[in-house]
Amino acid sequence: MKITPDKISDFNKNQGDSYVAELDFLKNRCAKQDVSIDDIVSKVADFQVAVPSWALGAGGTRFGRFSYGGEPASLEQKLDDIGILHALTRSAGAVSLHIPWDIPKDIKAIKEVAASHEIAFDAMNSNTFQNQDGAEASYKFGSLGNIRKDSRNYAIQHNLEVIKIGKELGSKSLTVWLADGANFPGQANFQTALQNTENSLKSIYNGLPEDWKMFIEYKPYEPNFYSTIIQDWGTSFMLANACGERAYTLVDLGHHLPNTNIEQIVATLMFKGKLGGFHFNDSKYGDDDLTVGAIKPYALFLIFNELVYGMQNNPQNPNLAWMIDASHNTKDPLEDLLQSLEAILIAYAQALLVDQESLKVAQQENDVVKCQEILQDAYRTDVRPVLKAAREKSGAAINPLQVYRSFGVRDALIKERGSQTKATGL
Ligand SMILES: [Mn+2]
Repeated sequence: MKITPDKISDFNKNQGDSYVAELDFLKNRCAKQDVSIDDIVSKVADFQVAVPSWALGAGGTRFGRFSYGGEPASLEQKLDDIGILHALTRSAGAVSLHIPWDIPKDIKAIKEVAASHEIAFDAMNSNTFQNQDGAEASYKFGSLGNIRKDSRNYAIQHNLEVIKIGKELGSKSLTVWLADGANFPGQANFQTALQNTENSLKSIYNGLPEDWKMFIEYKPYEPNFYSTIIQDWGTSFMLANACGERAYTLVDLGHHLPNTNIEQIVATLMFKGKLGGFHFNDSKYGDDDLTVGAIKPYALFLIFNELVYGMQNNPQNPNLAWMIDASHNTKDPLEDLLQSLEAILIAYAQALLVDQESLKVAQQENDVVKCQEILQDAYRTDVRPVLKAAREKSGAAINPLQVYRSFGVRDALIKERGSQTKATGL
């Protein structure tokens, strides 16, 4: 199933979406506050978010998994699915691979498939949270922070192997997320576990190519329920600093305890030039991995407000590696990802609308009411015409979800691949 630019442009023409009038209305409104809508349209059109290879099939919970027909069964098919998303939106131009679930059998062939869809290889993800068949050491009680040296070394070697595969594919970064922790008090010595983790991360960092970055992801709990070694941004930041200047913290929106002020974490890390990666999802209670913007769109906007401020004011912080890290238990994964992409771009466009100059003045005058008005004025603006203009400009579908359904993509995939295929390695 390949969606060609011709088919998309025909659909756009025949649809007669009247977004142009809405966009003009927005342009007139924003002319008063010195904001260029054309500039925002260009920025939205340029924004690219990586799709992880594990998000293309049905996810699951520990109670079960309800599979989706037509799931990709091979790495090639996963790239084909991202190709569909990218053709429809022109904003999903990268894949984030998971090793060992996605070890390419033929590197050259995989690179060709990716190139045919104009997909780049973003951060590589290692996996030391489950034992593989024939594993020489166990991760049951941890990996990089394990009390046993054989398990630690095995996990270090795995990460170095992931870097090697990534190098061949053209990736430039490694994301490390550790499930390491303890289920019960007394099970592990906190200081020893942290020391082991730091030493192991340094060994991996030393094997990082010169032009690579390492992202250290944190998460407060799960799969361990008493303690997690890299539980918060502070621990990640400390470890990144211990490793070196090409090690960064990665923020995953779902990896915080309820009501954590994530936008402040973003601001702090960018101020210090240490925010490297960013995983999008949404949650109500914990690491729920729901569709971006489905539960707390205002929080997402406030986070984007700090991201945009950081991108404009913190040259010390590198360009961020953006990725959707969600799980699709009840929706068609591709439709879910289209909704997430839409929510990300809406929050981004709204954040770009914030009148930063007026906000600065209002802050200096301690005009708290005005400060809130400025932020909420941007948040309450319907920026969907901006997204439509950005998509048409870059050759994408003006309404991707509608095109996806009209083209009967899922039915075609089921016909092609059957209804019993499985995409994840869990
Ligand atoms: Mn994540």
